[in-house]
Amino acid sequence: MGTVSELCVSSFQTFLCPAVKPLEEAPVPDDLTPEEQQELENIRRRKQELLEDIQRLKNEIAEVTSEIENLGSTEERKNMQRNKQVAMGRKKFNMDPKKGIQFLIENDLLKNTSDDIAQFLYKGEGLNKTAIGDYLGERDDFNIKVLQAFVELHEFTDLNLVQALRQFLWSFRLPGEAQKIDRMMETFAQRYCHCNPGVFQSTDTCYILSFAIIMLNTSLHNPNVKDKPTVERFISMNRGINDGGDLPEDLLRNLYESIKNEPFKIPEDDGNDLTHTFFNPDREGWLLKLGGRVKTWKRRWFILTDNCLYYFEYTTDKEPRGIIPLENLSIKEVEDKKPNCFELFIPDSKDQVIKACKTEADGRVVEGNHTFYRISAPTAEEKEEWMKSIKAAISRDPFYEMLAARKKKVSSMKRH
Ligand code: 4IP
Repeated sequence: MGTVSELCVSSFQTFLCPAVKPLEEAPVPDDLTPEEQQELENIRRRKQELLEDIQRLKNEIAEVTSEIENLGSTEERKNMQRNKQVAMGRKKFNMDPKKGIQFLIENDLLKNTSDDIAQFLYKGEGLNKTAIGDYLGERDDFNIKVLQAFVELHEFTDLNLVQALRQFLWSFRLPGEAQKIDRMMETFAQRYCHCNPGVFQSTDTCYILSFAIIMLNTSLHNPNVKDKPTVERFISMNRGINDGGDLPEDLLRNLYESIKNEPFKIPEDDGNDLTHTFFNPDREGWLLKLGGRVKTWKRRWFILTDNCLYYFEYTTDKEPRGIIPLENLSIKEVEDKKPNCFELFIPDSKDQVIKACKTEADGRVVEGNHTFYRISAPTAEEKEEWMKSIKAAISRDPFYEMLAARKKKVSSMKRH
């Protein structure tokens, strides 16, 4: 390096100094002694030699300068080529994540290790967040390792769950498949609990609460949801999720306030259905319900969420009067003296009692007695909307199944 820069300096000086031109020969005086003539001859020879030396040096400098220039342009060319290939790799990745990664590895632009790939995705420069989500959600062992390394690049220490979710959900777009979402949220919950030991009893709690927060975000900020859940309802919905115990109210209030004050920023939607469903509202509203054994109509506040219908006496009630899991049920329109009626029933079974629970007047929670639930909506339009939402919840939705499975796991832990 020293030599090259020295050469550069000297070549620069050469350009600054006027070129050494051979001096014109002065006429030799006639009256010189032979010794003086010899001396003059010597001086001329030395001068000639010096001039030749200078010329040789100039030539060498020119040669080295040109080599340096060539060297620069080769490196530049290499860099340009590399940048081009990286850009091509990113494009390929956005079209087909696996192929993009393969291309980058084959061209020595990325090391074939989970850590390097995770870094590349975490930086995310020029990468489409849907493609990142798709790659991270893949099922094979290597992608799962990349997912773990990717999540470990997130620092969640001392962040509350909403802050951590904001960071996480902005770094890629959740894919549409329930199992992919499940894996990602599980890895997220593990990382959050690792960074913040002692906040939750288990990663299941963190996982369930994360979903509750995402749903709350929708209910609070989606203009289609007319009745916004209160903080009390949010607290009540999350009863018993901490391995059977309750989470501190302060924690839930803080999370609620945080979401209320600022909605999640979700990477651009590209019309992926399940993700759409995932961030979309569940239905809430007043409906009339016919009793099970005693056929009286009661006006109840219904909430459709997590593949269940909950009904309350008042919108501000903390505990529901009844819960109807929609699993294995069907829905149909029916005629009744009451207008806009529909019915929930078990297909191919007339007399079987639907699995549900209700709260008795004395506060005891007991099994329901309905072989069908007949419900009347205030308007034909609302009936249509309720039926549509319930149908969507009933039709095999792996996302709800996944969440329900996790909740079941937690409640069975509670029982033991
Ligand atoms: C009651 O009638 C209410 O309709 C209950 O609804 C209903 O329970 C009872 O059904 C029914 O007997 P009365 O209040 O006139 O006694 P809610 O609990 O909404 O008040 P469901 O199961 O519909 O909640 P049975 O099956 O318990 O009789």
